[in-house]
Amino acid sequence: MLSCRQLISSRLFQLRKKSILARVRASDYVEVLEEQGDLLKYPQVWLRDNCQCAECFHAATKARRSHWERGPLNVEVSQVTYNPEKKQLDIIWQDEHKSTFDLGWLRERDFGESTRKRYLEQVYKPSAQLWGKSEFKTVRREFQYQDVIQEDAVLKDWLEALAIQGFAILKGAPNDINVTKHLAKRIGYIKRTTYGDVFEVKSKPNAGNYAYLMTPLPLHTDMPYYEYKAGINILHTLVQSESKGGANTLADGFNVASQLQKLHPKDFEILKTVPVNWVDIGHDGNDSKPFHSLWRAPVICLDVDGRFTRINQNTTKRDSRFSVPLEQVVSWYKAYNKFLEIAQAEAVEFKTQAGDVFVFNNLRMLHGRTAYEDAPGNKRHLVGAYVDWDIIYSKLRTLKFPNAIA
Ligand code: OGA
Ligand code: NM2
Ligand code: ZN
Ligand code: ZN
Repeated sequence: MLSCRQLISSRLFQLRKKSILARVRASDYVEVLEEQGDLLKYPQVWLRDNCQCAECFHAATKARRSHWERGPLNVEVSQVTYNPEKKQLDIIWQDEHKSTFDLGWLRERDFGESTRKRYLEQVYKPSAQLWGKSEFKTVRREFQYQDVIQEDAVLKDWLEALAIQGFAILKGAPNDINVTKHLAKRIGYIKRTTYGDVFEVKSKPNAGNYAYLMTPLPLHTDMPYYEYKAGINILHTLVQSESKGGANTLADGFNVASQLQKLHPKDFEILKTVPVNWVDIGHDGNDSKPFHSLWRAPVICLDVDGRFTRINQNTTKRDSRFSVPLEQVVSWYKAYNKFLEIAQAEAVEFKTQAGDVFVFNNLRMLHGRTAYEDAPGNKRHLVGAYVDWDIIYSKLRTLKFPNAIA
């Protein structure tokens, strides 16, 4: 806790006392010097923009009100006072507007690196823990299906595992075609795609997708041909194949990208910049509407902070139309081959059982399946559904911060 030694400060007083707690520098900042010596610094324009008074901020909707009618925000502070009883900063602006800021509220919004980092890590998104083949056993998390449905604490742990490790396995789901729907609803909302709200992964006579065959399914992410690619994939095993195959393969695509960056930086650069055409033309069985999905994006995508945000890879959905200049093609293939080589080397294999629900981050996890053979009385049957990360992170934050901070 902070105890305050001195209350008043302003332009006029700023140099008179050493123990000033709040002051305006000749520059554009209001400074708050904490007793322990920490200096919190806020641009005047930011304080004015974030004034919490009823005229500037609509508390019930947590919304900043429009500023247009009040002119530009570049009004300067005329006086700043610290009130130690209320632990708040009182500001009078040059246009006589008054603002009050709680010190705790200000501290949470400190521009210093550690406060920003803490917020991004704890509230925005937990950092992904990248893993290779040898770490699979330690990152593998299991939860009971019923616990996820019934207990908020377990739901939270499951969603956190999806965000951090990138996958988790739920055990003991009932033999019910609606399990994936229930799980999607438990998080929030299902993502509907050209393959329906749920989709059945099994060998189909009129298969419109390579996944609906018994052939091996090479390491891929689903739907790279969507701009709004499905966030997580929920795959419920209703019937597992008794044949030798039908096992899942899995590699952490972010780890593969990170390995490539370290070992072959030039190839990494190519895979993160050269756009690939991902395509899905066809139908989902006899009575579906025809579709023609198409999205151009590199294999490795990064966000504004330079963190991995999305991996696109699906050999069966990569278009023969490659809309890049001729000179880029051969070097791209070389880089892509390196990426796939690392992915193969880092892939693990495991076989789910009936009642297992394998859930993974579809923006990150390269996954596949080994070939299998259906037999009379044993037809491999999975049900799948997607949920977007916007919905998942939102749910996770409501579970972590039930009394949401504004
Ligand atoms: C898919 C898929 C895995 C499996 O259908 O996209 O990854 O085990 N299936 O069949
Ligand atoms: N399914 C399972 O990207 C893909 O087309 C992978 C998706 C058909 C919804 C398969
Ligand atoms: Zn105000
Ligand atoms: Zn898939």
